[in-house]
Amino acid sequence: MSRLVVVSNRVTLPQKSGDAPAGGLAVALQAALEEHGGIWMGWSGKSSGAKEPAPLDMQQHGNITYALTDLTKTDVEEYYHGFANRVLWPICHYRMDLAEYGRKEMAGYFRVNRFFAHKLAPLIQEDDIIWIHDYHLIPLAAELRQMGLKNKIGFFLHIPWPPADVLFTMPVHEEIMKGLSYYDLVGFQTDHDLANFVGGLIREGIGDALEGGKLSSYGRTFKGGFYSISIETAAFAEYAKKAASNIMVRKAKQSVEGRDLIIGVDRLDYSKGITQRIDAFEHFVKSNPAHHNRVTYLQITPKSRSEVPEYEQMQRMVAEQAGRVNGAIGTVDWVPIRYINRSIGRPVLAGLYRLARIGLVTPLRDGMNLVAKEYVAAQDPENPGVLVLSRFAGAARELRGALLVNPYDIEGTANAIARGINMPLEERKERWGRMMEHLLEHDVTRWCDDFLKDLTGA
Ligand code: GDG
Repeated sequence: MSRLVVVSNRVTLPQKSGDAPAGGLAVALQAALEEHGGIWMGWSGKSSGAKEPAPLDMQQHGNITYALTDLTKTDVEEYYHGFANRVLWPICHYRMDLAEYGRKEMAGYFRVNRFFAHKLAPLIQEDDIIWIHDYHLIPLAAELRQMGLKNKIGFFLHIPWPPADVLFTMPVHEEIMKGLSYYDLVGFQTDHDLANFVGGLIREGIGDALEGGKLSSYGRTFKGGFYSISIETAAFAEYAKKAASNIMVRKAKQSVEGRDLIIGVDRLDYSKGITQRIDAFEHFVKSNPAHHNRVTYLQITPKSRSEVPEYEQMQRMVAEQAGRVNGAIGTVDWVPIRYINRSIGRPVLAGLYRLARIGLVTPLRDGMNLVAKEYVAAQDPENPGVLVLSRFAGAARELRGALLVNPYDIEGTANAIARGINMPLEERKERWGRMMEHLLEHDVTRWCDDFLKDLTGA
């Protein structure tokens, strides 16, 4: 295959020895880049203040060239915090009520995409394959085409794509949809997201579905598909097995004193349904007196995007809620909810997944949700736990052995927790076995290969 060029908002530089291993996505993209040789371009995460950013910071590691750019303070504010995180993120997670439109931010979003195109174009060779990631960079292909690039360009959206009536509340929805028509392949997480996209094109009268997964809009023909992102299943399973002897994991095991552990792991984000989940846990405890002092719910929630006011507010709300529930149902020798508001190391995380009787993954809306897949991969085959999973996570399209819940239904979720805690070993093994078999076959390498195969054949 030709050289691969990956573009994403943020770039994961290779790990230094001693660092915790990177997540599945970074590992898979790095592996694909190593294999084909290539470039990974993106924002450094740093601001150049009021000054124009310096030329690209090029770093060579093995077969991969990392090309990083800073952004001005205004660009970070308008493109990243403004349009990407305060408009596209809420709209794609069906939260029209949280979207804050502003012409300035929209202009900033398109301007930074043009800036990326101008930085990237000189690096591109004629038969390079370009793979662009996520909602920050939708208009990038249009900008590159404008500059005359004829390369194969693919796009993968990591978050959900909403139905037409939600999308159309966004003033520039048509430009955004048009932006996607400049790709050769547009990939979504699930069949539902793809169907929403096609439905939007048809409803707006700007496109159509043709034979063989092809779509047409604005006079261009391109392919639409779905490719469920995944994890390095076999490696993560091995990792979790080893992690059981990690000192922190052993301490955690001791400290739950034989109680059943329920685990939740999410970036602090309103899409993850954390407050509804705490309500469901409280309801479970109140309606199951036999489980008083018999369960511990551990919620690990590293801060994210703290500079956005809604996130800062949510941080306070979740902490207060956990405190209130502990005050109401805890006893002198039992703290029902342990809430950790910072990131923990990956080995400890893997070991805690394995220790937990229930993986509680109940987002209100999620593109895929890798925590659900990691929880499954981490289980002990002889004594696996139960995954309680929101039907609104992309992962629910695949993980049929989970107990699927509607996270808005507090009593329903509480009942699923009770069912999971009481589930006999045979049923747990059967459900887990089905999910693990699926994940071993559909791992992150498969996701990457399937996408690139379709892109190169598109
Ligand atoms: C977006 C989409 C889609 C979390 N806390 C800690 C920690 N994590 C790791 C998890 C997991 C990752 O972060 C979170 O991935 P998710 O997929 O669950 O969610 P998003 O961050 O929202 O990701 C999502 C994904 O993109 C990929 O396409 O699945 O739908 O929203 O790997 O393990 N890792 C460590 N400490 C923590 O405290 N080490």
